[in-house]
Amino acid sequence: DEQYDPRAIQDKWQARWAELNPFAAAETASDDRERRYALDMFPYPSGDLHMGHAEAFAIGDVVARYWFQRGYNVLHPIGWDSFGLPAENAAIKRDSHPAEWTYANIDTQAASFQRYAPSFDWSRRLHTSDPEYYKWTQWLFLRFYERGLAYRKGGLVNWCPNDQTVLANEQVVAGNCERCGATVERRLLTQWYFKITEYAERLLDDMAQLEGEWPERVLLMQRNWIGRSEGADVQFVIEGRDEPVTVFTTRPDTLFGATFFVVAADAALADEICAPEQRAAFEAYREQVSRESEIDRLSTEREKTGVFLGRYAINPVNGERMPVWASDYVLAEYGHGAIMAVPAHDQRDLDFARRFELAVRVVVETGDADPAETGVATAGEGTLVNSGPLDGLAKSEAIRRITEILAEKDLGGAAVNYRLRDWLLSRQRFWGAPIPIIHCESCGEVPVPDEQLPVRLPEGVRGADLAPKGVSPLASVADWVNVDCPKCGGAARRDTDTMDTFVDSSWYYFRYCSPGYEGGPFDVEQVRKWMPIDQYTGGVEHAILHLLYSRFFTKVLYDMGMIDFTEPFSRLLNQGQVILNGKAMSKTTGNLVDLGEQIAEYGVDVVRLAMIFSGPPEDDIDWADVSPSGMAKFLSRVHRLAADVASPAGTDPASGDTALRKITHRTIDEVTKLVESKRFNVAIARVMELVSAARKAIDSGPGAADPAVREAAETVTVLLSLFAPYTAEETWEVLGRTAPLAKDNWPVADPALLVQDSVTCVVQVAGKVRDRLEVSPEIAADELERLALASDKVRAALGGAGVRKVIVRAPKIVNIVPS
Ligand code: ANZ
Ligand code: ZN
Repeated sequence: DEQYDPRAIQDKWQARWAELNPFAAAETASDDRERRYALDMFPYPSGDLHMGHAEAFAIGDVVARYWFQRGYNVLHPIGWDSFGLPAENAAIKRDSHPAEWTYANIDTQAASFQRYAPSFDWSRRLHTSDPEYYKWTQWLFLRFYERGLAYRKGGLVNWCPNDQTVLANEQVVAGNCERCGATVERRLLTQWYFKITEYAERLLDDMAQLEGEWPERVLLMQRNWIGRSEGADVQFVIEGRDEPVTVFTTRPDTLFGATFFVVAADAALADEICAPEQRAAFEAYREQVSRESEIDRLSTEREKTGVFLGRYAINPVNGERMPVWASDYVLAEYGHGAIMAVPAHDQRDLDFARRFELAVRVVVETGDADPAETGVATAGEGTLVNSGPLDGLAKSEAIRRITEILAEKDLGGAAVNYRLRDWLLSRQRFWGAPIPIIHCESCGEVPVPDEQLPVRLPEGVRGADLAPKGVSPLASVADWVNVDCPKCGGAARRDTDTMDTFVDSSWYYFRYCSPGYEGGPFDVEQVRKWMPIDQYTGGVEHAILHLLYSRFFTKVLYDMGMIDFTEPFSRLLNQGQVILNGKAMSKTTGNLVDLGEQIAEYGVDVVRLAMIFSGPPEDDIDWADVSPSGMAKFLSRVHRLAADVASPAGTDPASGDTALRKITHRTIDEVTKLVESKRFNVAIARVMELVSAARKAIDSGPGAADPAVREAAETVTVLLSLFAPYTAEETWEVLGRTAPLAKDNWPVADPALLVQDSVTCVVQVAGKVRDRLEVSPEIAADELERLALASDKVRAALGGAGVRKVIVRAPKIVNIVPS
């Protein structure tokens, strides 16, 4: 018996695969095999690969390898998301250039990937920080700019005082910087934005294509993030101001119940209309609000705060004067930054009214107790009261009616509002794609001409040059910043901000289709062949940002006529996390398992198999509950099985054992279906059962020389190649097969061997089970009825009574009704 030596097997096949490059996608125009595109979310090069990578890439690889085995032309690329802040922080610490840390880590990860052996097409490798890549990120920015989808505006932005850079709303988690945890501040700055709000409706509607193919919770998160609300706009005159002010409301039916008016404390309108005698109080309050996070502001737990602005708004339908307040619970960037307050039917307004002793007027009779007394606003169905022309109407009728009235009188009308904000994409950092715009005193914003792309990052910037100063480090590189205006030739300055790294990752999967293409970001023909992506695998932490931005980019590319589909990822799989002892792994708490150590101890295949076998791919894996040694034992049994078959003990060459063949073919059939439906852990369990059956056939059945045993061993090997590729390749060779195993070898179940010999038929008398019969699955109904009535047990149960009716559901049930 040859010994199973995982390390030796690994080294041997890693070298051979490197030579053979078996997973390169075929590009030839003549290749008319069905195509599949399997994509794993590309890694960020922060040190070596960890357990989380090991899980995600093992799962993604099962799908890709299955497609390779099925004979498809598969695209399964790898690259690196290699711009970003950590590289810059490392460079400051080490007095080096961010590229040094970045590319050293990429090399480390690439070597680890070679060993871990996902079925990548290495020839398509890309790094978003390469000028050959970010040239096209800049090119895309300019196309967005031309379409009015990239623009600059001043406004309040999230500012991380530690990283000294702005953050998108999505990067603020519970008021803290997603990266470093510092409390985020609000600052007034001019920044670049992508107009993703223009695509809000389509981002929502096109989710119909993803229904059933993406995890339901991801679709829900996207839907909530886009946050569509239907309602009405209503215009209010503010005394002493010419222009009326518009508010958005989801409850226009409550217009007669509005008793005051609230403007966001940080909105320009509050500053503009504040009466002189209230100015000091207002400014003090605004200063306090500027330090609050959006989460705090929307919290229903906190006591409401605000200041009276000394002004009055006029209710357009009844002419009432309503005091105007400024408060933090109204957000400057949502709706129109001002609201009509209806305390009887909105809890936030009621809390505010009770705090500042403002009037509460019920206008929808719901049958609940008076909100002014209970402190609980009533939001349910009911009948309108105190509402002039709306009196007596039900809520939904009243909404329709008042919306009509407002439109007729030119005081507003139906409106839709989205929670989604435009995407703030500029960063005051170095290690990103420079924004390809030049600012000229006389010409204003001037796009860098396409033929001058890429706008390369300057070299020689290192260490302390990168320390956060609140402006981009690029601003201090004089010979980089100062350029001639491409339009007038006069002295001008480059934009010194770089792009959010989410811009880089919004289109990388297009680039993989033609990674060396020089005529554009991608070769339109190649993208037409490969995309959309059949399977995207990655962490649920990207459920909102990355996926939403990628969907947005795809729609813009569609509008540019570059592609013919509107959703990039047909199917999405979110793998769970690898945890330890019930908790997230973390370097700081020491609750950590090192991937390199696990591989050194058990070998790659054991780690991969354990990852997949531990549960459904969506579930978290607690590594403390995983048994790598159990997996190692299983793989050595597989190896021994192959070795036994390869050197049979000299029994007679009988025709294959039918019982074992049936198990083999049922396993093929089931594993195929299980892999298709991503129940990989169950698939492995089936392979284990087949190994046991084959072992039994060798030890106490027809013996190792029986052709059915060889068939079982070869089947085990191919099925296992999705999960433990090194061992499978080795046992394939042990079995005397020479062609590379990894492609085109998926077995097909013989339907004749899937037919079951017999099924159990339940016979009931008066609803009670009285007998069970083993019958052929193809038995005819009259034959089954005859057998049932002939049963001794049935006759005993009938006790001489006659039979009124026999209901036969062949081959499973016979129901006898006595007379
Ligand atoms: C009057 C009213 C009466 C409201 C009522 C609700 C209930 P969603 O569903 O999130 O879209 N609102 C509007 N703009 C706001 C802003 N900038 N900041 C905070 N709140 C704002 O919520 C829309 C409702 O939120 C609007 O409808 C408005 O309050 C408030 F019985 O108007 B409502
Ligand atoms: Zn100019």
